[in-house]
Amino acid sequence: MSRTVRRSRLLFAVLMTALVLAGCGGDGGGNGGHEAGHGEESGAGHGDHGSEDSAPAFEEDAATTVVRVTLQDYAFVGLPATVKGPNVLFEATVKGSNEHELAVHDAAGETVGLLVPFKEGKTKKLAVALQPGTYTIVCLVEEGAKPHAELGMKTELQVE
Ligand SMILES: [Cu+2]
Repeated sequence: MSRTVRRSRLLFAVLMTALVLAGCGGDGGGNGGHEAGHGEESGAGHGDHGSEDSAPAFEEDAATTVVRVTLQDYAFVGLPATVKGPNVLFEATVKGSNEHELAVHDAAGETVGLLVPFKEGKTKKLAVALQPGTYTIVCLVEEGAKPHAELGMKTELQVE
């Protein structure tokens, strides 16, 4: 008799463990929802930094240099160290599931060109007239408390 009781207690414990594990799976789904909510927050935070792509500074066929760049976690891939100005045409694509932006800052830190955050699946063009000097290409989309620039999306660009 007592053996049978023990066995059913063991079975009960196994069932409870299975239920707890199933419960954990549910929590995981909850976290996914939280991340999605966070993405919206960082998108909204971009309002103060500019909400529209810069108007093109020249017609595409007047470009001095065309720069094809991939925006990904967390780097600008394909940017040369030096480009010939003044008419620099960036053709930017995103790789991966995150959204990214491309901002061109001059030596004083002013934004002189901007492609607002966008996602994988399209190519956006930024035609910006740059005088000779040092510029910084950055992405200020936030991941947690840090902008992507701090995670690696920050590159110097010399224009000659
Ligand atoms: Cu980014």
